[in-house]
Amino acid sequence: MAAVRSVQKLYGIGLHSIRQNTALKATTLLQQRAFRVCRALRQQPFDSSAEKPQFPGASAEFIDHLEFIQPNVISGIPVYRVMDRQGQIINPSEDPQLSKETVLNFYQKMTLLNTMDRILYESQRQGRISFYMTNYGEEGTHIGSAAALDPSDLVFGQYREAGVLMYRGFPLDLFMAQCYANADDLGKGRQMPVHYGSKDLNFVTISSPLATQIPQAAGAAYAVKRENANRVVICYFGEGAASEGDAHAGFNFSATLECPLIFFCRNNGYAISTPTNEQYRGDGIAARGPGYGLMSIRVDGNDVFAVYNATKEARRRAVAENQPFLIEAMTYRIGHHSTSDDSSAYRSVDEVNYWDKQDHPISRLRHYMTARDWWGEDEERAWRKQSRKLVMEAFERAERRLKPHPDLMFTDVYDEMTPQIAKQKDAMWRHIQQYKEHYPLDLYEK
Ligand SMILES: Cc1ncc(C[n+]2csc(CCOP(=O)(O)OP(=O)(O)O)c2C)c(N)n1
Ligand SMILES: [Mg+2]
Repeated sequence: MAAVRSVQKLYGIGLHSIRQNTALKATTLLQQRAFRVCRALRQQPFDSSAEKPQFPGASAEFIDHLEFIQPNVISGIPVYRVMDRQGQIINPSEDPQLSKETVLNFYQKMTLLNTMDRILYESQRQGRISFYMTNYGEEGTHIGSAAALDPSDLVFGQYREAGVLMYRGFPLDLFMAQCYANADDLGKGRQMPVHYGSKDLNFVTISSPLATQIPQAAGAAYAVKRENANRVVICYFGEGAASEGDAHAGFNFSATLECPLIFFCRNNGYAISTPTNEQYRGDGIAARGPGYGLMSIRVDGNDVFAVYNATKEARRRAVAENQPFLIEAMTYRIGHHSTSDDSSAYRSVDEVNYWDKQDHPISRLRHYMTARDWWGEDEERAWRKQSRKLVMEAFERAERRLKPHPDLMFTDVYDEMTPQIAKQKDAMWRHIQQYKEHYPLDLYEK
């Protein structure tokens, strides 16, 4: 409101004149003027008398000795954590003091995701679904960040953030429907498995081409800013995707347009078979933040509370100050990249075992709960049984369900079907008629 008042003052707009317009017109007018004023206020001061560099592209001093800047000026960015590996709070003032109910919900979501992953991975191995990607080891990054957001915040994901959607309430039946491409799939069976999306839960449908979500998120965050909607956009991506040109475009647009956006990088050590030491030379992804003018932090992604605190604070400030934040969550991809990968070809069993047995987000949270007597062997046994039952029941329902009607393959791209698409559809039906024995149409919706 203070900003609006100062804009009014600058332009001599009295409240009475605003009231004469409709409320909508007034808001639009003010927004347009506020944008113009902000731009005017941002103009760089120009003082030609000062003996200092006048180049518009940098604010700096002259020096008289030749010196290259070392790339390691920004290196060794510290990793923020709240718990140690045994689940003990290191600095009590950083403890988010979440209720028992909230912490148990974190744990149950993290383990349910794990169980769903195991069953869908096995189901792909048995030839029941075509493809799958597990989230093993990265559960803390999903749940910690999702819990710190408002449900109205818009999520752009990569493909390994199923826990974010699960935390928002996407039911197991819809996860299964998507992977099985059955008639209940919101995408009508037209995407590869794990390419979830939910309009109701503000989760933008996943695209396979890497990093395309990053500039899209910047655009969405700019729209959110213009709406003054008190929302933030969060954009997840892997450290591998950060090497794409689109990442640069997204970072730079959001910084210069001052958008309420959280860039959430899951640095899990690999882009398929390429380890991080072959992907980049600087200090990870957080080190790039200052170069773009992004507020940046590196957190222990296996510490769900550290992820929660960092995301919560980034969200608060992104909305209050209209500026983008970069969170680099350090974690480890325990599973293979996907069902099309065999990671034993490029990493050792010892390496994987270390993360699985000694630095796992789920066991760390369990230590925390055990120390408070919130969870014991009995609760664990009962929950394992219950969660497995929930997943198996959803899995069986999905498997029995019919596939979507084949015609749906051709809908929803254009409002009205184009002649070319109509031709392709006819060709498909002729083909199906000709090779009937290969197309069990009774498994498809009529
Ligand atoms: C533009 C583009 N190039 C290459 C690929 C193939 N590809 C799929 S996932 C992937 C690795 C991505 O690694 P990262 O971003 O670190 O995510 P992670 O799988 O580790 O979660 C690659 C190269 C793709 N999908 N899109
Ligand atoms: Mg990666």
